[in-house]
Amino acid sequence: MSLQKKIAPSLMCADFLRLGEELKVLESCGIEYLHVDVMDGVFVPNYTLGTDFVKKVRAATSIPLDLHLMISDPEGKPDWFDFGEGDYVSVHVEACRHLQRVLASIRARGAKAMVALNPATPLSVLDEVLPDVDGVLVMTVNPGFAGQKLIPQTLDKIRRLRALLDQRGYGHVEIECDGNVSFDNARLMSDAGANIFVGGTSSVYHRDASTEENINKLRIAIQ
Ligand code: S6P
Ligand code: MG
Repeated sequence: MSLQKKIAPSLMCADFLRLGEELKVLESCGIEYLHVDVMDGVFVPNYTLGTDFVKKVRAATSIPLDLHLMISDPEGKPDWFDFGEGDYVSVHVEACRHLQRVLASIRARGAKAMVALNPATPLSVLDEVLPDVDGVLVMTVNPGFAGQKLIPQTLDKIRRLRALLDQRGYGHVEIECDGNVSFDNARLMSDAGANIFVGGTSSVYHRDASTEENINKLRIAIQ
């Protein structure tokens, strides 16, 4: 099964003072998802976007959301956010006591549930939750900050994950990669089997060109 390749710009890297215009540009480029990083200062050493930001973005555009919850003990916390049918919500396996319960609660709202894995987390943690997920978010840097360098062994992890999903009958489960998705790295990640690409400072918001030019370049890299 060949999954559609999609781009999810990371809004924490956008210019917040021009966000309305920025969303129009992303709409005109046919962007598939808006990646929203939520950090709690506990699971990761930083704070970023939150509930009110999500509410405002949701009201301003019909582009589906891709909420990346980097928060400890996420059970019940997805209920704080404004999302629904067609949106993606990912929770970190390392942060969860009751992973299956939180994944089921996301699906119960019509959204797609994803498990996010830190670079050091083995794929075996997925064994018992494969029926409960629509996608796996493979962190290709340690979560918390934009502008980091790819951890190279995560490319092989994507390759092994794609093979594992296909072999076990989960060819429909998507693989998202997040962290230093540069134009060059995106090509490698795509070849390894990823199909959703989070674009931050190394691609969509690369300072050398406009957002439109960067998106066009990234589309070519992932095909
Ligand atoms: C990091 C976060 C990511 C970043 C993205 C930035 O914790 O989850 O979504 O926003 O990685 O992209 P870049 O190209 O600056 O690494
Ligand atoms: Mg992210």
